[in-house]
Amino acid sequence: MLRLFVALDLPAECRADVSALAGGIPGAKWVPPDNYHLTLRFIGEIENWRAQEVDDALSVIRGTSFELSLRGVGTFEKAGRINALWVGAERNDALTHLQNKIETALQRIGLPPERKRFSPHVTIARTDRAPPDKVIAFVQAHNLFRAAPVQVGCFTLFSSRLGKEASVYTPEVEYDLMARRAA
Ligand code: 2AM
Repeated sequence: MLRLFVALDLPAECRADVSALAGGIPGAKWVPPDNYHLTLRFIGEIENWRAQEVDDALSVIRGTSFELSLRGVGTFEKAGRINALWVGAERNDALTHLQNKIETALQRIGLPPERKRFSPHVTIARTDRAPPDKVIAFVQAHNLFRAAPVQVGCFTLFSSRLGKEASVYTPEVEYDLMARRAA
């Protein structure tokens, strides 16, 4: 079995911009900058033969290169508790389009539809154990955050292993949006 997700990997300069935000909330578990990514589709546990089908489905997706701007910070809540702190992405039709194509391709091979609305973000901290007022103050203080825009020309299939400290994400396959199909 493999645990998979599809995401945009981020260039080093962008990771550096985002990681400059980290810190200042007691009890927060900051995501290591090497783990930053923008998830396009979480797949979860899947058998190896299904993973091959996922790879086949993703490898025929084409699109255009686009510019991605990370900006602003926000939170997710679960059971009334702020459990994640993230950096958002500026509204971007090309990104939404790419996410739709991936969703359609994966449904076509029989994966159950993603029920959550796509909300592009890069998680920077887990905050289950942080005082909510500190997390809220952080969001207010960094609301105007902006990373330098990055050019996106590919997306990546990652595997994930749950580690003790942090998950280990491994880029398995990179899909070039503008690759020419083999004749
Ligand atoms: P998150 O950063 O908002 O937690 C790998 O776990 C990636 O898949 C993370 O970016 C995570 O988003 C995302 N993801 C989406 N749904 C998930 C789920 N049900 N379980 C674990 N990760 C999920």
